[in-house]
Amino acid sequence: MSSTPLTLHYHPLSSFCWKVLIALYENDTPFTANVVDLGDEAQRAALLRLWPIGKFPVLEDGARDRIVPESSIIIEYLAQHYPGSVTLVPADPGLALQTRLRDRFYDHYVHLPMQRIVADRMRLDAQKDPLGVAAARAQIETAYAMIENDLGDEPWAMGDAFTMADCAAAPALYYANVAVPIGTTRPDTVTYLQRLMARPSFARVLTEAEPYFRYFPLNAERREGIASLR
Ligand SMILES: N[C@@H](CCC(=O)N[C@@H](CS)C(=O)NCC(=O)O)C(=O)O
Repeated sequence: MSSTPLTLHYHPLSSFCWKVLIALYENDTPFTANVVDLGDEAQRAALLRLWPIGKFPVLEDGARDRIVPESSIIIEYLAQHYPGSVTLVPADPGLALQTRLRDRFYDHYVHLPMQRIVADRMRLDAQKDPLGVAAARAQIETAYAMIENDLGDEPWAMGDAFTMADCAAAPALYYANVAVPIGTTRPDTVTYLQRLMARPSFARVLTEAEPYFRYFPLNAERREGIASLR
């Protein structure tokens, strides 16, 4: 029997799993890590039994007999049942709402369009979707402009405090910068991404993902682009 009730079903290269790993590492929350290889039929079937949608991360809480899917819901669940010194969802309802808005913003308007672009790279030529990719790129450009406008001198998405919004921003911006480079015209966004990458929780996630990066559809120059940010 494991000494911790929490098991995270995840993969070290998966951006949405990064979001939850950051939250767990922020508070040193103990958990058992179960790496799921979706290419392995038995492992995929086991994940589908937990969450028929078949996406990770999924958190299993043996203490409450709960299966918790969806990265934002997992972070909220951890904040409720396994709080730590870093308050990822503010207690103030107004600030909590703003945190959730930023979390939704990064997931829907940076993270998901980035996934669409990356998924298209892995398709055969006949299956490619140039219109969908163009729309996803435009969405990310709009989001970048909004982020640059919003950040100002604040260190984190919600100001001085590191929150769930930053857990969402880190993987979204990291991978989006590969698909649609943030470039030189958005200095505050670049600085924010660098600050996120220097945060010990996210730096640890990146180090753990390093051995898997060769499976990510990157070309060499993009790899250097990422390396130069570190
Ligand atoms: N809305 C979900 C998205 C999760 C998601 O898209 N996970 C991806 C990995 S980053 C996945 O499981 N992909 C595998 C698949 O779709 O087969 C969340 O926030 O957790």
